Amino acid sequence: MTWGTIATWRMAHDGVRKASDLLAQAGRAGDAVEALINVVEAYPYYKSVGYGGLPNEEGVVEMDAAFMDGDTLAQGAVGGIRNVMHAVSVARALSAQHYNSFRVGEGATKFAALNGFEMTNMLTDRAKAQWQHRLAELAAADLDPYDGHDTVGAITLDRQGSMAAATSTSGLFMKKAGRVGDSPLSGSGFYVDSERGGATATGLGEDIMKGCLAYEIVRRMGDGETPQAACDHAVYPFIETLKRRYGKAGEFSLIAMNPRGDWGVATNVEFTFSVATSAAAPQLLMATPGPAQTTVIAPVTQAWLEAYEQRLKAPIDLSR
Ligand code: SD4
Repeated sequence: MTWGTIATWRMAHDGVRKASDLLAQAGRAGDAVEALINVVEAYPYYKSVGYGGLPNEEGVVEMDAAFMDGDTLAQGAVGGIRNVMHAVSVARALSAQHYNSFRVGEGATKFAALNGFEMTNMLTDRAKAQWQHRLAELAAADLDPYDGHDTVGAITLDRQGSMAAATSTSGLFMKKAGRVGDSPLSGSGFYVDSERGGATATGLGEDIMKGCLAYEIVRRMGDGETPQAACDHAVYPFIETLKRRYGKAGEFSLIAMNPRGDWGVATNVEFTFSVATSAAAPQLLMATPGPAQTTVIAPVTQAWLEAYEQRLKAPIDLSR
């Protein structure tokens, strides 16, 4: 049987390799999607997910995450959780509960601590220094505080035909305390149904929520659209609608996969993603908005990869 996985951003590539090893050996979709996201959460240089994630305005790392089982439609989610290494694993544990499956703030953190999840200070020296620099910059000029935001979102399809989806993020850099984005919100940041397919989102949560785009893409796949058509048809007209009616639209990037392992992407920015299926080894690709509400997809160049590595690990003055 076909298997496959797709995930957002360059940072997910190692996780995609790990998930594809599991799926190739008949691992289950839920285990593979959790393992994929755990890899990203633990890597300290990724400044928008898990350990090393950039903090909120008050210097505290607050994370959002979700997990969904495409067979049962069970979901678990956390919003504004603190001091937990693997927020997605907490979300997955919550998905086993019929009640109390979406927890926020202190309640979410308490659940993780009481249930044996790895607890640690998620604010690295590097992230703290970036926060301090940004505070100083903001004091000096009228800058937009929000950047450094990339959610890892992933969809998996296993050999048995089961699908799963999950997200994990530290949200927008410099967000207000208690701000929750789209990533833990069903239908906005993620949705998966093993009979129709799955989708996840990254970008400006406040705007992604306005369109419930993850669900809209799944709905379209259920009506017979290919994942690429479903992404194009759900995302680009909605961005136009938002510009017309709300006056502006933030960044949107969505990925999708159907139960056959076909996949699609739509984005209004330069967007890297990683994909692997039983038919194709893990590859890192770049999507950009194309003409007439289409998406252009091309391999990531070596020059881009090198520049990315340099940016990721650029020295930061930790003394300030
Ligand atoms: C949020 N959607 O919290 C997340 C952030 C993100 O690319 O994905 N940015 O709004």
